[in-house]
Amino acid sequence: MSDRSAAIAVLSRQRIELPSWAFGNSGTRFKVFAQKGVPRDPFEKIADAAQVHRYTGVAPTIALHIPWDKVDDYANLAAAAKDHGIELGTINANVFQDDDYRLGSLTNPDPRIRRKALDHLYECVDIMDETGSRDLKLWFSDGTNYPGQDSIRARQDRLADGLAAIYERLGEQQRLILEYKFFEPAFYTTDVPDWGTSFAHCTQLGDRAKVCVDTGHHAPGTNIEFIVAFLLRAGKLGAFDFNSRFYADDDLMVGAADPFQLFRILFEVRLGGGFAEDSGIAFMLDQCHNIEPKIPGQIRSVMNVQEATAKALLVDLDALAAAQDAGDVLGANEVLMDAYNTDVRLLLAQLREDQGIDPNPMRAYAASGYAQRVVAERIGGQQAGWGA
Ligand code: RM4
Ligand code: MN
Repeated sequence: MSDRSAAIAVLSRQRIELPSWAFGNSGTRFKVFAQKGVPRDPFEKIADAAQVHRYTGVAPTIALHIPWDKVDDYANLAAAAKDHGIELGTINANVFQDDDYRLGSLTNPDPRIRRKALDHLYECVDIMDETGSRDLKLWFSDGTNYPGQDSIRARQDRLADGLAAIYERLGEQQRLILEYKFFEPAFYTTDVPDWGTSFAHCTQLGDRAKVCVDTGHHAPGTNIEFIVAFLLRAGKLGAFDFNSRFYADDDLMVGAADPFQLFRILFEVRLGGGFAEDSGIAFMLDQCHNIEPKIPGQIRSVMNVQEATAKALLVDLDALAAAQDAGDVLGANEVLMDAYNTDVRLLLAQLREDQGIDPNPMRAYAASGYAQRVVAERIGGQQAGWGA
């Protein structure tokens, strides 16, 4: 098979999961800008996510965030997703938006609050049982703001205990995905600040505990593709939360700030077997569209991932290996850059046509009139947003 047809084979089975919260209102700690036509409940978020799938063909699942997407009947929600041609995906827990969590959730010094956090995580597993979700994604805002505030070691012990309890509760087919982030909202220590901490806890837990790499959760200059290569080699890469950052955890569209970095990451995914059908890696977006329209923002992001994937798949591995073996530094670099500098937009347009969808998803969505329709229809009620 030529590089091109091998690339097309992978691209045609690529799947990218969408975050329900990308469709709600979001903002910074300074201001949340409300947009017209924004969903008012999880059902409307599903309808919007289905639009992204409809015009890209590669985004058939939506991740939920509990309690933001809490409903009485999850079978009903799953049925609604199915009606729209998509499915429910990862369940994201939320133990960071309650007054009780001021000093932490699973690592809180107060056992009553640790118990409350654990109960929420158990509830998330119950929901997974109803939705058929495979992954429980955990991100903890836990940490401290001042030296001496709490014992770093005791907090690690509490974290390990809490994680073990939740891991124990998972079914055979379910996984615990532990996300890390180096700071914010905690400013001095964070209890899961980096991939090493997540890796160590996941290793201790067992095979069904894996690391989530949120591309926005690193210090500036961090070599994320190295982390990806390392985790893949160790069989511990469970998921991506894709987004891009300029300064902090900006949650901007993936591939917008640094498309070259996204390419380098996806090239390591390719080398590590991450595009294999049974790799088990969840490729998810974790973004907020604060000032741009949300559905097109998600469509653009999906396309950015597709473009970077296509380029990563076009790297000539034989030529690269030959140059590497010969110690040809510039030659090896050129092989990589040749692929990166290839314009893959036509290839992807062709792929979409072959799959019976419009070659230009952005244009097709804009022409559909959906945005105008929901603005007209979604009158009254409470728009979904952070904390809503
Ligand atoms: C966190 C983290 C989580 C996401 C929340 C909304 O910073 O990235 O993955 O669920 O934000
Ligand atoms: Mn994330």
